[in-house]
Amino acid sequence: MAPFSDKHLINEGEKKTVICVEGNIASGKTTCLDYFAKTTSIEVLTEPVPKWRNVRGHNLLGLMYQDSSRWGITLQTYIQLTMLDQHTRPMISPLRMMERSIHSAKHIFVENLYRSGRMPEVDYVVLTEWFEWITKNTDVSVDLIVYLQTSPETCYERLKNRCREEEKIIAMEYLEAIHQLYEEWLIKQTLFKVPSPVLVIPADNDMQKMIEKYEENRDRILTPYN
Ligand code: DGT
Repeated sequence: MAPFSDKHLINEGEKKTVICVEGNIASGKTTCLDYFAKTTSIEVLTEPVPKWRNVRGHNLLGLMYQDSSRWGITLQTYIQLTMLDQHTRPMISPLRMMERSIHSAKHIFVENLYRSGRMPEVDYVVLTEWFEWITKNTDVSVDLIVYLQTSPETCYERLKNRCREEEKIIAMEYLEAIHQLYEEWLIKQTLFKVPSPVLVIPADNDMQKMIEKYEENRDRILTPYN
């Protein structure tokens, strides 16, 4: 029996829709999810960051920022697991909105560690084998990616203002590298296969303006892509 085959079935034959909100660190994904959580009855799944900060007492996110060459594989292995858990969790509404995805964890963050020489090829290859097995044997499909497109400068400003302890160490170059990978993946579409259509929303504006943009795009975001 295929353990994940019925995730998308609310009733016999009724397909569910999965929307992933993607974007750089501090691009405003949480605000976007909060807004739709408050104003619709869809299911909203935020990123499992608290788990990454406390795995039986270990802060993997903090370790990775302190020494990414040593702890990159550890964090990415755990992120891949927690993202798999999110994607395969039974859906409680016909429409699910998720913060990031197993796809961006692999295509953006693992890729960045590898390309920047902070992840050895052997770790990259093992994570890739896992990722390929997962995408082939489980349902981690996505129906729409909403890409919050920001400049790295905006993200840097927002990061400084929110002062998350582990992130104090983040340099502008890191945000630039993540931005470039997102652009290659979702805009130029030259990096890896994009798993769904992409809706691009420019996201350098303040929160009020962003809420107006979410309203403008509400139907395009929430119309099921069945
Ligand atoms: P937001 O709402 O757009 O401001 O988003 P954040 O910053 O609350 O959430 P996000 O997704 O940018 O990530 C939270 C932290 O986790 C941030 O320091 C980046 C890090 N992170 C997320 N996914 C990955 C990953 O796959 N690998 C690595 N190395 N870090 C990740």
